Amino acid sequence: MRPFEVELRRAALPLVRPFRTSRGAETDKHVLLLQWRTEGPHGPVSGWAECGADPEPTYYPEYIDTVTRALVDVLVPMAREVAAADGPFLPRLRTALDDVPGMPLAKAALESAALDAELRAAGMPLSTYLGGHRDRIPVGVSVGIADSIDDLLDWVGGYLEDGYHRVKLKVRPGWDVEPVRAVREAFGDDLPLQVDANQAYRTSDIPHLLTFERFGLLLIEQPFPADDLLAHARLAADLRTPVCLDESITSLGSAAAAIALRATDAINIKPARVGGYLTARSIHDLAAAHGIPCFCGGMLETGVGRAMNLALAGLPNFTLPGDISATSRYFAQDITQSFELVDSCLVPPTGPGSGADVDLDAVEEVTSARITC
Ligand code: NPG
Repeated sequence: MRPFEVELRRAALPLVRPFRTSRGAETDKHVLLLQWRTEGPHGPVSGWAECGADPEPTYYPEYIDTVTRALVDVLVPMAREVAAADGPFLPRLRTALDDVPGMPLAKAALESAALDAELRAAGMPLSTYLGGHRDRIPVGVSVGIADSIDDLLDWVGGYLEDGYHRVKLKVRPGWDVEPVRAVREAFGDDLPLQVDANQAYRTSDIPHLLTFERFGLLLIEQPFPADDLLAHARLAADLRTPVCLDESITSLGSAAAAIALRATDAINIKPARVGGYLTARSIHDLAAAHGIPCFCGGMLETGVGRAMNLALAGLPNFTLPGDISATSRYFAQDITQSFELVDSCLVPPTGPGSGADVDLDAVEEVTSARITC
């Protein structure tokens, strides 16, 4: 492996609409961007990745400051040691990262930047490397908690006009039955509709959650705390509507445990949450072997992460529409090319690596701090 340096940038992009879930509200997408700079066979190469961490530990224990320290103090120096030794770099980096406890968001960001750089140097698209085979990725839209039912119906109506065919509603105690009923009444029983509670319920809410059966939902996502697989298994045993896990699935091992306990009927795979695209692919394969359908999750990514997620979502067991909406659903101005909806699908880029064309001027404009390590 050739010498490299990694530049970390802290950046913020205004969202076109605030995004509120049971865990908090965001008006801007705060992001840590990684640029992995090295020499390729034909000159300098940059691999890009974004980290899924938020400024605060809202969804996951890691946040931007802890990820930055982990990268600067531990993970980048470790990658440099791996690069100095003989043998193929990416598999040995994966093994070294696996030996460090925790920190999946930081590890995912580093491995993704290295992977993007290696693939750009080799001229290979990430989708080819991962084994993705689709050139159209069915996607849906995730709709945050609104101030009123009228606002929610306006938003959902707008997204349907934009061409989305699958809607996910964020729910929490006090904002669940009414919004779901209102959306069903306004847009019909045929609309593919699912809900996501982001861990907001407790086992005592199981009788209440059973009443969701009448809405004919595609799935109910992560009703209970991430570490409570047994609560999900109890609900899944009593509910015909599929139960889907998101925050509970942080590794291949946790996916295997959830499947063995029958705690999940479907899996939302977020590469950032599981430590990277290679582990995401392993979880996809495990789920496929057990007949568990998957969808590729989203974390309001910029085009950098969106391009990578589209490459992953081309794998065959991503049979449920992904949380990967068009650029315009998130940003007026992104830092890469825009991704547009075509027949409720997005088209994965075909260029080498992630295929994201990073606009350096746009990146400069949104950057507030940087460190090179
Ligand atoms: O379209 O990217 C998107 C958003 C999809 O709902 C979505 N993401 O809980 O899955 C989630 C939620 C999320 C957003 C989680 C940001 C973590 C950070």
